[in-house]
Amino acid sequence: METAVKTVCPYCGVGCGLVAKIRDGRITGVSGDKEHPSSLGGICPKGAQVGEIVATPNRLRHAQLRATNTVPFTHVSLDRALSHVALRFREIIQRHGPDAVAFYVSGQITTEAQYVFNKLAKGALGTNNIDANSRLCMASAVSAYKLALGADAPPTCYDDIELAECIFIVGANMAECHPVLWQRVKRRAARKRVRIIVVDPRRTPTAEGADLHLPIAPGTDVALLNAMLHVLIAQGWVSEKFIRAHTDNWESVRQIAEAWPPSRAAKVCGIDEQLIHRAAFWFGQAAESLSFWAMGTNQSTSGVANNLALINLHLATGKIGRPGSGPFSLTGQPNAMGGREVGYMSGLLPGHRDVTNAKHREDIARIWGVPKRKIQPTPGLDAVGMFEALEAGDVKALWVVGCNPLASMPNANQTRRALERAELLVVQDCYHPTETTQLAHVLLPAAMSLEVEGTMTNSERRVSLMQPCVPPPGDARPDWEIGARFAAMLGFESQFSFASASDVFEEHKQCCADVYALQMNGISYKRLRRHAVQWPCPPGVSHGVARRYRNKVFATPNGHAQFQPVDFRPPADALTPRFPLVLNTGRRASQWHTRTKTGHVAKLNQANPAPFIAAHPDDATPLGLKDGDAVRLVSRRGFARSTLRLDDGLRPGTLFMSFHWGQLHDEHGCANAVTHGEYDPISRQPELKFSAVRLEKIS
Ligand SMILES: Nc1nc2c(c(=O)[nH]1)N[C@H]1C(S)=C(S)[C@@H](COP(=O)(O)OP(=O)(O)OC[C@H]3O[C@@H](n4cnc5c(=O)[nH]c(N)nc54)[C@H](O)[C@@H]3O)O[C@H]1N2
Ligand SMILES: Nc1nc2c(c(=O)[nH]1)N[C@H]1C(S)=C(S)[C@@H](COP(=O)(O)OP(=O)(O)OC[C@H]3O[C@@H](n4cnc5c(=O)[nH]c(N)nc54)[C@H](O)[C@@H]3O)O[C@H]1N2
Ligand code: SF4
Ligand SMILES: [Mo]
Repeated sequence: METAVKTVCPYCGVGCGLVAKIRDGRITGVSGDKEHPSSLGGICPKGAQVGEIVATPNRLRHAQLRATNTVPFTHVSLDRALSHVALRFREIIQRHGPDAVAFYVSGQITTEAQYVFNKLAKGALGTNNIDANSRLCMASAVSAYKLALGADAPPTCYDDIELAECIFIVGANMAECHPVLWQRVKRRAARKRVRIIVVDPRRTPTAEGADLHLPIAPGTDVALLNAMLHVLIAQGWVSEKFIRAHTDNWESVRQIAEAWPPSRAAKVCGIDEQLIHRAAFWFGQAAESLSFWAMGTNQSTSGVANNLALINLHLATGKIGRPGSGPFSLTGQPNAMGGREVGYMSGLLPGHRDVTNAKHREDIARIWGVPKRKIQPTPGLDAVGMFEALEAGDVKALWVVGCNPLASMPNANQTRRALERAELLVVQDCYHPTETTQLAHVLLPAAMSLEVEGTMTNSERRVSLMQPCVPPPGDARPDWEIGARFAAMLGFESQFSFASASDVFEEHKQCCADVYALQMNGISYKRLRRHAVQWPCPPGVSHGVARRYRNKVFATPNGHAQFQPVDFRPPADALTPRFPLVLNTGRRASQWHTRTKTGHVAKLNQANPAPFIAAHPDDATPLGLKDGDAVRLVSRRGFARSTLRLDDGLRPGTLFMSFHWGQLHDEHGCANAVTHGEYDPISRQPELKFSAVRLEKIS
């Protein structure tokens, strides 16, 4: 007999609802869920093939253990592995204190799993050394929303696409990375006039589908955005009334914008001045303007500044808190937003709270049932700092859940040294081998999406329930359960006595209860089984609140949005005659990150079969290079090799390589061997889009 189960796509942050058909315990087909309010039946090839990711030959079915990372693993029971880890953690904490252990977790696990690991680290062990791959992804957006609007998360929703007259996309390749949203943008454009502007150094498929493409020099977004504000002011398109009634600090931002006439920005950005005027005209003239952005803007040493400069455009024109307008950051991972609710980064606590705030620590300690002093008052190590501390020997044990840092962190050679130095490396994953599991001492088998129950929150703050379609293989268990079992072994039975994912969700809800902006009181598993719900969701509101700040009262102490003056700063890695080119890294439509979830899906691999290094003919030809040549990129940190592909859609002086193919594919083929860990001073998000390199032929 065939049954149908509703669940949610475990790939990107669009968070499409899916319907999986199940026969004989196997997924036989997946389609878009027409009743899901975020995706309305939309699906892309990754979602459509998702059934294949659970039944691959490299699933991690059993826990495995070994004394050093040079000997083979032995299979053990999950509890045996966990009690071994508990013993080692106790020893290490006794000898060196709780900050000698660290957790690196993921925006790809359920909110319940994120919640349990955060509580385990900060509440049970008493260390704030927990950070997530979101640090490489959404940290700059989080910081900017908090600074400008007083609270994290976008004020907008997907329906705004239908109402916007101008869609301004900065540093996001929606056609490949958020395809179902992009389909919606294109459908909208086919029906009714909307002007689409794309800012990206590459002519991406998204740029090809736009009405205006600004191929700026990498790392110059702040100059562009300040110049657009300059034009908006000069044209009288700013809303004095909104600025006066609902914002602070306008004067400081106005002054900086004055200093950026388009003629000046055009030189810095390396584009025609007219393009800046036109973009500002379209943004300013449209009754409603909606901005999208992603990693081209966030992954930068100016990441927070990029975000703030973009938010400033919305505040200056009053295009925020209204249907069809607002600054809408695209979340990358399917549940990065859940992680933000839960506060799984090193400086945060659940419910958008901060570890540095005594009242916040007190609130959470009470809900967690731990003494107030257990939660440390200073932020723990962020992602980059964590691997540095591991390399330095200050962190002795690292537990990785749902990440593959050896291939995905910047400066892979340093990451390798750090992981090799760990006294104890625990990796909790669905697959083995991955680049990172190969260096582990303990492997913990995780049940994955399609096998577990749990919630995920998408880019428009909509919480969906993931429902199990098939049983997990072997001894694999849900991530939250592995964390809770471990906590119980350390003596925290009562604080972690959750019998189901729904129990964890209910406690998470308590942490959000007093935070208006993040209310979940109206959400329950019972309701989620019927339909997905947006927060804020006070009790009684059936689908949650689609748009925030409708009343123009922002989440700051005085209710005013805060203009933040930001100025252009060049990227960290200097171009020199030895390293004259910029390496830009990113994604392809049919591969997902380090390919653990796409590497075994035939149709996806046919679409994007192999890695390459893309270069503009103007850069390659003088070096005597031609399409198909074996080449390598060399930076101050290391090198990465692949096949050359000539691409005149690149901006001359820039190269592009995806980071999908890691060291398992080719020991010397990982893009992150050349990237660096310099980060934004506020968000600590590394600059993965700008590395100074040279291109060489391999003879
Ligand atoms: N197919 C697929 N989809 C995915 C993912 C995947 O791995 N594969 N991953 C998901 C995740 S976690 C994320 S975070 C998102 C990422 O989604 P995106 O951010 O859209 O994807 P990227 O390719 O990382 O980068 C976007 C663009 O930024 C441009 N860029 C580089 N430097 C600059 C700059 O200085 N300024 C500007 N304006 N643009 C610049 C790049 O050329 C690139 O086209 O995708 C999500 N969706
Ligand atoms: N050069 C460069 N580097 C980048 C980026 C870039 O643009 N350029 N982008 C950065 C960004 S935005 C991101 S988000 C990161 C992503 O970086 P990572 O998260 O490290 O990369 P993934 O390949 O997604 O690794 C996820 C791991 O979790 C496992 N997994 C999947 N589902 C589950 C689950 O339910 N439970 C458990 N326990 N494990 C699971 C997978 O098998 C895989 O091993 O990469 C970053 N690195
Ligand atoms: S757009 Fe994103 S969430 Fe939707 S089906 Fe494709 S990968 Fe999944
Ligand atoms: Mo991401």
